[in-house]
Amino acid sequence: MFNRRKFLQSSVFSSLSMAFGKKVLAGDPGAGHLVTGNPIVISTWDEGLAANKGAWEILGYNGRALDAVEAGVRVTEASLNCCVGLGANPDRDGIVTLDACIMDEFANCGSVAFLERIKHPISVARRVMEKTPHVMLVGVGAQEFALSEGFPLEKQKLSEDAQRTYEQWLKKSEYKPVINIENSKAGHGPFAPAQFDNGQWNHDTIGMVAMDAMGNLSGSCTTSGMGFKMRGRVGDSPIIGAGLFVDNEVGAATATGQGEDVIRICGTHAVVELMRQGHSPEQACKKAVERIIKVKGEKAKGIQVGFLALNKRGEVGAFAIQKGFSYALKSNTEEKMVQVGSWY
Ligand code: SD4
Repeated sequence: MFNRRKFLQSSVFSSLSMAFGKKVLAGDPGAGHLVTGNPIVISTWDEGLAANKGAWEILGYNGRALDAVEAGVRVTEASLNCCVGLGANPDRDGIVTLDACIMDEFANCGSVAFLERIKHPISVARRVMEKTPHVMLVGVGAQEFALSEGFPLEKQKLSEDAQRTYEQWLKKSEYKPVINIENSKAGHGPFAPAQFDNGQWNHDTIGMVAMDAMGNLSGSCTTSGMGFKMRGRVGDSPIIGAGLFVDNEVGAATATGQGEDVIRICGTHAVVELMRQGHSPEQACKKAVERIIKVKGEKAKGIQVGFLALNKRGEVGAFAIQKGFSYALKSNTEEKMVQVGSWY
């Protein structure tokens, strides 16, 4: 029988789909629900698969991209076996310091840097965005703000991986980047080969951008930064326009790799501006990589930077300096890892 409730549901649904001018699609087959529009989420490295699933809990129910990108990277921040968050590699004094930022479809943004003993820096960044007149809080001030917002002060507890690696690193205390250390097959997590036990310098991050069923974009980026960095060092990840940038008219981009060289060219802002000029997401990422190559010359051989971008049409692209960068993608129809093209 066609009752009033069903009628309301179906008319809301069809007017939503008409309003967006998009087909109503069957949602994630496993989840057994319907979504409108064509939501999509992409995030950096292997850890992106689990993070995208977290984001899909929101995107798959017609939720807002902003909520999705926060929820998604919280999965990674909470995973002690992983690269991001409190179990990650410490600075050279043995202390884990975290950086994160978030940006929504209205160009609202919030960021924290050099933050200690807080489990979810991305959520603190969101509170900075929503509850303060500022964009960025750092160090003790960021921690005090987090506590005032009810975030608990955690004990620092390095993961076994991080403890072992730090002890190894202390033997030589060498600053030597390991390219693609974020990739579990290359070096991190339970599959870490011996190379990772050398205690080499490395960096750990997840960047995520998403478009929701309304066609709105948001992004998030969270990291423990470079392992064994100088105390007080902040990379690109919490810097709007470097590690993350969103322009709801054009697209969104995030970055991973050696933050100093992303900051040098305002990397993700450059990617979004290149998309605005008409370049595809992949072309835009490639052109941004070219800028780093131009600035760094031969020295670019020793570093990794990868860009990942999504445009307003839902097209995705990425490019990196070195082979080995990968990203995770989830949409109504796909869930996969993608290997990225590279300069070298
Ligand atoms: C940083 N860009 O702190 C970050 C590190 C990173 O994958 O992306 N690692 O420089």
